[in-house]
Amino acid sequence: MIRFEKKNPVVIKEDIPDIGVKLRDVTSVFNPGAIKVDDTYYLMLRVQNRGRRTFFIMAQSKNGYDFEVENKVVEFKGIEKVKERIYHLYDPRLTKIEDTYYVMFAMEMEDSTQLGLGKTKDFQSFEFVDIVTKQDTRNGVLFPEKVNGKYLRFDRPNNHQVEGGPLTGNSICLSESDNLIDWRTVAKVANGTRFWDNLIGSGPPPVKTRKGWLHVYHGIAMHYAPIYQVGVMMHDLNDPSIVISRGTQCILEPREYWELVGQVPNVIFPQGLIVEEYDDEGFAKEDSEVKLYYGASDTHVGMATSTIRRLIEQSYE
Ligand code: M1P
Repeated sequence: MIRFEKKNPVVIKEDIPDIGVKLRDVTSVFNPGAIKVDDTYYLMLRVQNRGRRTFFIMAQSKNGYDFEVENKVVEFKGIEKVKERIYHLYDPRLTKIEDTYYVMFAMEMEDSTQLGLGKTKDFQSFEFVDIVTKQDTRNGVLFPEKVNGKYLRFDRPNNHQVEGGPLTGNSICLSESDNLIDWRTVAKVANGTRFWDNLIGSGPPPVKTRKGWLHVYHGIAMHYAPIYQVGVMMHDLNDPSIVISRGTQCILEPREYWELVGQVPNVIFPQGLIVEEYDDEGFAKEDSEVKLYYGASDTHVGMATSTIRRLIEQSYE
């Protein structure tokens, strides 16, 4: 992937307006969900205040790199029905299914981290749907359409304890649902390897291409201090539990100072992928440009570009 040259990082903490005492002079903005609707790029930003609490704030752009950040926080109507204490919501992924935009995010609760689901039709009012996991999980991301009559998602059970660090995970699962609320694990589809991606988690929503589902993920090298990088794999179109190809090297790693340095150094965390062109049947065109939005060092938002063709190729390299 090639870092966007004109401007990077594309969103920094100085772009976040003062929104009352809770969000004044914030610490960082990172790990955004992304989606393009007609000619507008939307980011759902993860903004962290100096109490190290996370808030979601929407931003819009007409060119994909100059973003105007809203001066209000996303509130999910109905989230008050959750009785357990919620510390914060983070790492949103945006997926359009039919005429609704869904947001899947991590919910840090009293005893565990679960996946939550929200939805919107206009990016102005947001509704909380439900908690959609039963075990500690992060990195949940919805497919943009049903496959064989089922809604699908990738998710990453947090089943791996890093010594002295957080509960994280070393495998990505495919889960299915009839109603987007009750989910069943179909299969573990990918494990961490002994090389650059010891621990893994899904990134943006999978992209439907003529060659299969394109799946961008983050891999963490654990040989010293963690290094978060981006990787790519392809899944069978009709049975996404089958991995057709998986790159043996990362396709983007921390190299710029703002990716190497920050509140968590050496992190590239991909969460939003915009495909510029689809064909009439809804497949991403191979020569389409893609824009990848990522969190850099848990401090800024970066953007890199590629094409569908190149990403597919890299899943075989
Ligand atoms: O600090 C780096 C990342 O750490 C976690 O990643 P994972 O889900 O793979 O364990 C998350 O907390 C993520 O938000 C953060 O960017």
